Amino acid sequence: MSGHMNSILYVWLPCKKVYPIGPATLADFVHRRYPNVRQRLFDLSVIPQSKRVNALRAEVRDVRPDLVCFSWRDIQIYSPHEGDESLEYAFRFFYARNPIKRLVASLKGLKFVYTYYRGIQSNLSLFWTLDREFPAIRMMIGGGAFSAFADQLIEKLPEGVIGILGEGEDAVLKMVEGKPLDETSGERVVFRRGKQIIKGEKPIPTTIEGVSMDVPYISSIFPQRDSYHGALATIGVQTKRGCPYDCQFCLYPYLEGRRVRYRPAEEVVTEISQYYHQWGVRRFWFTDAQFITGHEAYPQCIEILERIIAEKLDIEWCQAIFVPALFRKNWRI
Ligand code: B12
Ligand code: SF4
Repeated sequence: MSGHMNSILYVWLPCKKVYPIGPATLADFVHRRYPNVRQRLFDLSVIPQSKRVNALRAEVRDVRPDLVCFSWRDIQIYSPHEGDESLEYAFRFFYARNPIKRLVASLKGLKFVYTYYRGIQSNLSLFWTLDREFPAIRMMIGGGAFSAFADQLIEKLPEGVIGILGEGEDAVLKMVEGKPLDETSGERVVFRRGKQIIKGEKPIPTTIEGVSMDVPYISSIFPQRDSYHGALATIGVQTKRGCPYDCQFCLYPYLEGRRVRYRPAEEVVTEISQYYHQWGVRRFWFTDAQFITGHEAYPQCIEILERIIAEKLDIEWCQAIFVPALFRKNWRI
């Protein structure tokens, strides 16, 4: 049995719809070690904005979690995105010759700032609602957007919320086991003590071998999974973590670490095969910082692709590839 947490609710904070692989990975990791812990994955992306607070309340009443794990993936900030023309208007504001175009662009820009700000505020308000109405529940937060903006976000969250930068498996496990999660616990925690922001380091990265998604289990704890079924859905699958490079603009080594850790090809393809056969998925995105980080990655990458062919998985896949790594071995893709 677990020490302290017997039930966990994972909340996928709203973003443009994308499969919640982060919290699914955490839930799977906990389930393998503590199958008796009750878990549910709740996706706020598929719920209209005006109904989100009440939907979360209802979910909390139903699940009665000891721990709520919020996963915050995206904070959209003036970058190209279908359905979001903010960057285009930013360019027009700075470079259009016609002053009327610049004026219109500045008004549109203000509207975007307001929309982003309101989105962030409404996510933050969910924490305050739970803090007020369900004070016994512990709260954690992690995910890409939180990790990128932790310093700004943590000071706006209730005291007691534990933030995690980067990978979260070991930290959630410690919470389940009732172990302390503070600056001495060997995790990349960030939390508030009064006005002071405390941070911790994680000297030992998570072992990602054996972390192969048990898709039937995820199906059982994710009632909204249907919206990620079918040939048009895209599912994220992580084959490795970490990037050894140091591109100036990029956060990925900060998020995932510099040391590349591989999942066994067999586990990766078993995961793909489960989504393929059980959910009817035909499109996959390898969510690695880089699928082919360098020549050291060739054996794993080749084995993954060969196993996909051998298992007759008729899929489309997509990934970022560190291009110089290809030239060294004349890859044909
Ligand atoms: C793959 C990827 C994509 C793919 C997604 C494909 C797919 N179908 O899944 C593509 C290219 C489509 C994409 C698009 C975008 N992305 Co992107 N993406 C990534 C990337 C490289 C990996 C994310 C991932 O799935 N990792 C694998 C899973 C297992 O990890 P995870 O979700 O991070 O979860 C782990 C931890 O975060 C943590 N964790 C997560 N939740 C929680 C909760 C708790 C309580 C705890 C303790 C821990 C925890 O534990 C998990 C397991 O270790 C990250 C950068 C990175 N290296 O992390 C950027 C990243 C998440 N993306 C980002 C952004 C902004 C976007 C876009 C909005 C960009 C744009 N302007 O269009 C879009 C929109 C995405 C959408 N909602 O549709 C940003 C988010 C930060 C921010 N600025 O808000 C990131 C961090 C990159 C960056 N710029 O730094 N993305
Ligand atoms: S190679 Fe890619 S993931 Fe790695 S640091 Fe550079 S841009 Fe980021």
